[in-house]
Amino acid sequence: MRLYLINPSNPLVSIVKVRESRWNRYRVWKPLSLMVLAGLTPSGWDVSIMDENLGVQDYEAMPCPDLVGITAFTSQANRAYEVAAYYRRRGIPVVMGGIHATMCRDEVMQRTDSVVTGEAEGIWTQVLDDAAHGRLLRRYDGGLADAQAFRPARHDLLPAGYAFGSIQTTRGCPLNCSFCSVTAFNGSHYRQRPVADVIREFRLIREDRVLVVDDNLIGTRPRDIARAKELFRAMARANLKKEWIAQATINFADDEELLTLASKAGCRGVFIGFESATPEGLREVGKKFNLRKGRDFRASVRRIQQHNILVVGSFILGLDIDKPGSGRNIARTASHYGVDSLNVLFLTPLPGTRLWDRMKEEGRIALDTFPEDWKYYTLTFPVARYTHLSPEAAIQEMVSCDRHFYSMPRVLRRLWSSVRGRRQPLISLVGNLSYRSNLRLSRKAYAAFRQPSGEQPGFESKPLPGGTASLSRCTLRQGSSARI
Ligand code: B12
Ligand code: SF4
Repeated sequence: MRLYLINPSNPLVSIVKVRESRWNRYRVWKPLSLMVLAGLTPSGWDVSIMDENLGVQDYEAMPCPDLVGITAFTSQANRAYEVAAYYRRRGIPVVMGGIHATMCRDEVMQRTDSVVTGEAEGIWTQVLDDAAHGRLLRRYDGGLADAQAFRPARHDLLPAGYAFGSIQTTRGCPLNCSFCSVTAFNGSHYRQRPVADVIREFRLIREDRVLVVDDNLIGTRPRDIARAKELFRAMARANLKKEWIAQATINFADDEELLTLASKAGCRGVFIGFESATPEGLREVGKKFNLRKGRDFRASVRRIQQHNILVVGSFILGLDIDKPGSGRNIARTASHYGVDSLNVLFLTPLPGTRLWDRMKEEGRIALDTFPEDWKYYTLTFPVARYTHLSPEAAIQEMVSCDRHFYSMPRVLRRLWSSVRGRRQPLISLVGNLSYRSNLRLSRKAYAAFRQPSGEQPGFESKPLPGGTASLSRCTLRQGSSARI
């Protein structure tokens, strides 16, 4: 039995534009969900993973599979449906799972043969068995898996050429920010894999650099921190010779021992959600956690960096409190905190989140022709109606923020600071240059986004052989540019 597992690409996601910016090569990440799914697949199946982010395969020229499994974030849903339609027309059953399938089950059911909601660990072998016997059900639910049941991903299946391998050591997050899908999807119960399992899996990764995909690697409670320390100690003892980056909350900075152990275990960078430059903004998104202990963010960032760990700061633009000038304010705040890279995203109502419920109720979801408009849910387009910013103004704020933070003199200043602090200058430079060159790509995408009608060449996805419809056009509908 032949199984194809497909990660659909969204050409509007700038980091997959490897040809337009060579720096993006370092930022195409492995689709871990499919690698995990392959790891759960019994040996009777011949599994291939196709990652369209590396380039769309010529499906026509490939042998016909017996089953196709597709994963998708919301932003990938349109392309997922194109791929599904292509295979279904050929009579091959298609099953879809992942975050979008879970949050928009009915939409997915209309376009696939079967949908799997929740996590795959507890249900995937049954899905495969049913498919093999021609009795695939329309829907399955995997619920939440026990951390003991997580199986190692198939790190051997994808071609070499990714800059980073990937691994997961925990699922879920103890916080519940209003804009984030994690708690809605993975639950608030923070599940940690047994340390020995993580070490064993690390050894299977071929790449020297690894992305730890956990939403919050260290957690927030004392027992979470204790487990993180245990993990880091074990990683250092195992002498894995891997350098890795991860996501964490700002409390990472509060424990010297934790930082020392993380650094010894190979931590070279951490992605931290600061979310807003103001306390009001943090309250608005439900991240009061960042306000605890009268935190000094600049000192916290410095403490992390002193352990040779880079800090990437993430902020949101378009909060109800954000007014003209907010973009610059974010850039200034991030420079003041001293972060090594800045990642700013538009406030985006993702299905299943509290933000979605609120904005829907308030009639503030501007791009709502679904599924077509999902392709703009990349967090890099203003898809909602913001309180004080029209879409054009929101884009202006984003451009001004990026221009300010990624101006060449500032990039060089940060590079010098990381050279002086012996803090991964090469990674810092690649990160900054990649963000900088994506500004050009973003500006192109914004220009097309603002066109009120007509096909927009930059937005078309590559048609599949056999001719499925191209992605429908951008529809910033009449009136959506008016301030609300
Ligand atoms: C790593 C990661 C990335 C990597 C992607 C790597 C990759 N190629 O997959 C990078 C950094 C590139 C990325 C980018 C983006 N991401 Co991201 N990302 C994550 C993160 C932190 C972990 C995902 C992961 O690997 N999990 C580990 C695997 C094992 O778990 P899983 O994917 O859930 O898979 C399990 C189940 O879902 C299920 N399953 C999944 N697929 C399938 C398929 C089938 C057939 C079946 C049966 C089951 C199944 O089985 C798996 C095992 O249980 C998640 C947070 C999260 N907790 O999901 C956010 C998350 C998925 N990202 C999110 C977003 C918004 C984005 C971006 C749009 C915006 C951005 N700038 O971050 C971009 C879009 C990228 C794109 N191509 O469209 C949102 C998505 C919400 C949504 N509704 O889509 C999440 C949930 C974060 C959040 N805070 O809300 N991301
Ligand atoms: S801390 Fe991060 S992962 Fe946790 S709920 Fe907030 S945004 Fe999501």
